[in-house]
Amino acid sequence: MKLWLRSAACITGILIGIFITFKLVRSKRKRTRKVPPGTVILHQFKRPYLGVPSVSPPCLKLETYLRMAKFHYECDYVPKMSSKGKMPWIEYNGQDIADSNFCIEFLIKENGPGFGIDVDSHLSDEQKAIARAVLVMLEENTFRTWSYFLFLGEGNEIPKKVFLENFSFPLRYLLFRFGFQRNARRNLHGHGIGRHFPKEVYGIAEKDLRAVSTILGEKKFLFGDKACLADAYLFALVSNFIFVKPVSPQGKVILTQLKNLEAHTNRMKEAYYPDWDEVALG
Ligand SMILES: N[C@@H](CCC(=O)N[C@@H](CS)C(=O)NCC(=O)O)C(=O)O
Repeated sequence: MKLWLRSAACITGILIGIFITFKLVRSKRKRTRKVPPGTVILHQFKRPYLGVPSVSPPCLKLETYLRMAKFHYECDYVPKMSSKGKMPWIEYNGQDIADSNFCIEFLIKENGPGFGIDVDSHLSDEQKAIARAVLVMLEENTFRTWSYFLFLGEGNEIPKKVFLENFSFPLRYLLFRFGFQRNARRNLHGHGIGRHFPKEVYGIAEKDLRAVSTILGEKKFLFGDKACLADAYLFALVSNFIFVKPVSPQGKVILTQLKNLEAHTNRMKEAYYPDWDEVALG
């Protein structure tokens, strides 16, 4: 066979392999796992054991909420995305709920043992409004700077370790470059933040973090002695910024200039993750 024909066949084979792998990973087929009725199943990415329970802040926020509300839950690490194509999601008595915030709303509204816990219920109306603004800023803006670091920046070895450890070169490289990285580049470009220079992206993160650091001040949690949902997301993000190696530019600012955010994350860790070594370090 001519060399060019063999190369073309080889490349086609690789592309088909990538396509099939992604279809499997993104599959939305229903699962059939058996658990006792009334158990919440948290579907999330597998534990990375890189210093945090999850490198996905939305997954870590939802797990932290489940712990704050004292739910009995089980984790499922099968890499199947939600009906909306994202992680995390939950399954409860045969119902699938996509999106961490909709999961939490569902768990607050649903009747059942341990249900109905709104971790924001102790906040005043004004505090609830500020908490909402902080949460949305962190989820829709600051979080993108973490994705940027992971997929387009210096942290790109992290997703390779977490998601592609079972693949060897060149498939590992191809899957990252033409799957994960391409997807992230497209998403971040669509969001807008991906159009900026790295210095600008991390400058945006710093402004967000400084704002939250000012709101936190000397308090234990954002609004006093009791944590709320915005605390859970702040913890999910900051723990990734400061504990995962290589430490991100966002983490370096926190560790040197915004020490109250570091202290806040350690407080959340102590309050809700007595098993931290087991779930974060492996
Ligand atoms: N608003 C969603 C965000 C979830 C999200 O962005 N998850 C990321 C992982 S950190 C994801 O599944 N990305 C896969 C993709 O976009 O294809 C939530 O809070 O559940």
